[in-house]
Amino acid sequence: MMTAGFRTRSRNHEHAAHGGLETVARKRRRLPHVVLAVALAPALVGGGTVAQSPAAPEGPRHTRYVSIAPGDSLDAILDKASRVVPSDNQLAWQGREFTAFAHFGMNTFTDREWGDGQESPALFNPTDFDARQWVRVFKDAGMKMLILTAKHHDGFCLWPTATTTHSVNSSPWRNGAGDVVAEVSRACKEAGLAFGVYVSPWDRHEPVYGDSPRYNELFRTQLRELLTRYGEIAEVWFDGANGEGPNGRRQVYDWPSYYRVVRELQPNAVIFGMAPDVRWVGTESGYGRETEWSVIPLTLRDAALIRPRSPHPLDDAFVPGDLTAADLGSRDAIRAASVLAWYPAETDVSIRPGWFYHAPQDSKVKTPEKLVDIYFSSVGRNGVLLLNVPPDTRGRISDADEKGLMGMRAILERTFARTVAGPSATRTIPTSVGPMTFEVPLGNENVFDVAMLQEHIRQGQRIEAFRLDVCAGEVCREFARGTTIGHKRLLRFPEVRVAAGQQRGRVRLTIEQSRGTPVVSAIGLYKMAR
Ligand code: FUL
Repeated sequence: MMTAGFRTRSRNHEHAAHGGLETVARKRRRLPHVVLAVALAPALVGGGTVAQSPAAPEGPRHTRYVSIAPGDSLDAILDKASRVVPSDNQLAWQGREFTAFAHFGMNTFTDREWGDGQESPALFNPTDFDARQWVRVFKDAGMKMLILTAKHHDGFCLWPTATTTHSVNSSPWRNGAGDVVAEVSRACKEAGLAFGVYVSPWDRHEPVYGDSPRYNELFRTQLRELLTRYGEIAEVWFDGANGEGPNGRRQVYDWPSYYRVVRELQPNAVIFGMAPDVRWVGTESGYGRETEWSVIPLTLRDAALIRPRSPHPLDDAFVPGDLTAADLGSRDAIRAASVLAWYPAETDVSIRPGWFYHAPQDSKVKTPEKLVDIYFSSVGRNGVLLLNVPPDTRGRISDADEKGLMGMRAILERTFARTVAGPSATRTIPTSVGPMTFEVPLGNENVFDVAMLQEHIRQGQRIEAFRLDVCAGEVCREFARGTTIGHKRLLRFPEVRVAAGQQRGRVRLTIEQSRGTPVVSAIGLYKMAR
């Protein structure tokens, strides 16, 4: 059962594509096709130098959110939007780019997608559980984090919790002494992968679900267990499912109290979904928007609940809004806003039709080419890709999934890993309004059909429209264009060939529209591997 139809996920039931600089000589030695990437130093903004300190916001111009007053002109709103920047937690999360989701639990053994909570714990019995194998596969695939379903909607807990006997403790696995969360978090730590937990507030087993204060306390206790026993937690994943409890009682989740537990116990974690840190991209297809803004309007319960001095100023005021609209952050969308915040997109999708493992779906694993297309359309559209790869009844990643992932990795490696920096870039830093250009000289013969662009998002997301031209002497030809860039934009286009010995051969990025001065941090050109 997929959830694509739910509008807000609330309902009633490095891969570092641009490496360091290398010399042209080295580039000539290694590459049949010239691939070129240039990391650009941040531009001057607002007349001041860019602060390089890790703390955000960076200066008086930068802020985590802005309020829009009823009389604000469009120019004033655009200026405000250009000043909204990510928190350190959001920046670290965005930098991971490609991450793994592991749906594993009671449903793995009942062959279902949603359990009803009546399943016997005796059914949970992986025959060859090996968290290190999962992590090896994910790491080899280039993924930087793993999020585990510590508790899905059926309420079965993958860790020995004090809150219920409906857990691994009551299962035959490891004679009731096992702890999936401990083994997976340990394997991640050993391998240097970040670790996160999916914890479903909707609990179809728990008898006190629907008795709101009691269940809220129980849920906070579960969070406390998860957030104190397993080391650093990078992401807490809150789905908004809110089905009926026993006797039709409706559970009222106390979200701000859940956030407080996370903030206190895991200050570096981001909270996904029903929280103001990371938003659902709005589809489970794996395809983000062509125009994907990280600065978007937020719906608030009450603006008076904003805590301007808090590191998480919007926690008490936030309510999830509809995130499925085609346009979340354009000039039209922000014109009507009362608050704009940094609220970036996470693109979750499963490698198979279902979220949990079902043997008949072994033949329906997405192909490497499809996964690469998803990568270009998620990471390459200013999102973080959260790709679900569900372990099987042995408690291992199946061969079919591993094959798909390794095929994907090979294509991406061959496309991006052979990145070689060209001669240092020439930049034109605009001091007045007008077309703004960044140029990359092309040294010798070049063949490319992929471009990678990055904005220096520590300074905000500003670029609204851009164009790429290839030039020789005074003659330029457009070969690609787009709208937003954000953390990363990947573009594919018909092959561009530049003959050797062209006079002043170069690629030119022109920013056609932007909210304030654009700050481009990287331009890369590549040849797509097949
Ligand atoms: C949804 C759940 O209902 C699905 O089972 C799955 O966990 C997906 C990622 O989130 O809301």
